[in-house]
Amino acid sequence: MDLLYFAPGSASLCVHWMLLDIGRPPELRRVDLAAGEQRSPEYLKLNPAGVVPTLVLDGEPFNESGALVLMLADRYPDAGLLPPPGTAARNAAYQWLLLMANGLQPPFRTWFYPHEPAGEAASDAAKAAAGQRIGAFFDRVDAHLAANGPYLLGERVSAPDFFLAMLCRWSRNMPKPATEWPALRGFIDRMRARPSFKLLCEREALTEWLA
Ligand SMILES: N[C@@H](CCC(=O)N[C@@H](CS)C(=O)NCC(=O)O)C(=O)O
Repeated sequence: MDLLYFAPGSASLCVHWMLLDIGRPPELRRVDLAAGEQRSPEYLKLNPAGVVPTLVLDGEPFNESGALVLMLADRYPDAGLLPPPGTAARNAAYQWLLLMANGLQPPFRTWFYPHEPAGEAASDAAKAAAGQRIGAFFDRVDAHLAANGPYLLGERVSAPDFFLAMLCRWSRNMPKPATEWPALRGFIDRMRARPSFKLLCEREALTEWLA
């Protein structure tokens, strides 16, 4: 059984969700972020950045949620969560995953930790800029889904969709949450309707953003 170090609702969510969707529920170890457990010497050996998630596969720890969903699609190919290597669809999966990891996840980090870019005094400006970047990204992905959806790669759900749905969930208390973009709303509703999402919410005791 795979072992996931997680915190409810955090960047570990897409990894946990995908494993449930594949039918391989991981063993869970909760990391108490408020208590700073992610910076303990033991945890830093598993994840030098001091963040969740960490996924232990065959005794080896791996980090970075975006990379982890790709690893899981490779590890459990029968789930069909990545198209075959070398195809245009596989290329598109890499493109979307990296686009989100580079262009959408960082402004979310700034939104939730606005002091990080330039200190407390600049927090309001950092948060405002992050909100704009997130909105611009949602504009782009909404247009893509409207033209090519209902999922990022078209008709079939794939690993990057779990990553996108997690990021959409993070926007739920923002002034304009992802659910206010029509094609994104359709995508979100499909993802939330998956039985694995209900299980995820139960296992992480999540009470917001249910189907
Ligand atoms: N790029 C990393 C980001 C992970 C990340 O920022 N995790 C947050 C929770 S969503 C965290 O552990 N925060 C605790 C901290 O920074 O002290 C990933 O996707 O795995």
